[in-house]
Amino acid sequence: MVNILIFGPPGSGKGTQSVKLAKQFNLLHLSTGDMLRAEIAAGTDLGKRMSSIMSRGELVPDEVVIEMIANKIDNSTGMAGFLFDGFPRTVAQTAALEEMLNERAMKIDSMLVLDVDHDELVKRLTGRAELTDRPDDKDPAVIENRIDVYKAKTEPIISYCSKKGLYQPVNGMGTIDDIFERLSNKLSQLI
Ligand code: B4P
Repeated sequence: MVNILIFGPPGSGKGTQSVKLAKQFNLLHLSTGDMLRAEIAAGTDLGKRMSSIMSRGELVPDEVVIEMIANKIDNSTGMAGFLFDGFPRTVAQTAALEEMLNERAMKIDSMLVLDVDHDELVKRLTGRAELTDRPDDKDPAVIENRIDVYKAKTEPIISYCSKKGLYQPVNGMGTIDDIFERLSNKLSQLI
């Protein structure tokens, strides 16, 4: 089993590329953002509690997403590995993921980090606001807050993972197909 983190700021293309990579390499795509939005859509108690946090562009509590991920890992079969999209988002989540994988005789194999300019991030998220009803894309102040939260709470994971030799930067500018090819080349060396 291979365990890959697909990493980058909001709007960097993590979700977009994960769908394509999971299909190509028979990986289970685990997106905590999608899982949380599914809870909100289903109107669960958890979804109701997380909805206002997400619409402000803040991170939900670590323990919520850690439990979601553990459940998914334990209930999956027949895949070549896991593709973690939008998780981990804090150093605490990263340590929890390492522990979770360790207990199951696995480890993080690589962290693919999409590198995208600030203006391009804003352009992509603003563009998506016109196509979907995601409340966190609608307000420019919330988009900026998500990018700030990424820098403050999520980006430190890069240095944490660099020290372990996991960090692999990928140019996230260009067409979806070009970026997919860059990521696929990296993944082909791991799988
Ligand atoms: P996520 O669902 O992870 O969303 P995101 O970071 O905004 O990026 P996403 O992956 O969806 O977008 P993508 O870049 O693919 O998180 C949403 C919220 O959930 C968080 O703010 C937080 O509140 C909560 N959350 C999730 N996980 C959490 C965790 N682990 N801990 C705590 N809280 C958590 O795409 C963006 C747009 O760009 C799309 O419209 C796409 O079509 C477009 N695009 C992509 N690539 C492009 C390209 N090359 N060119 C042009 N457009 C492109």
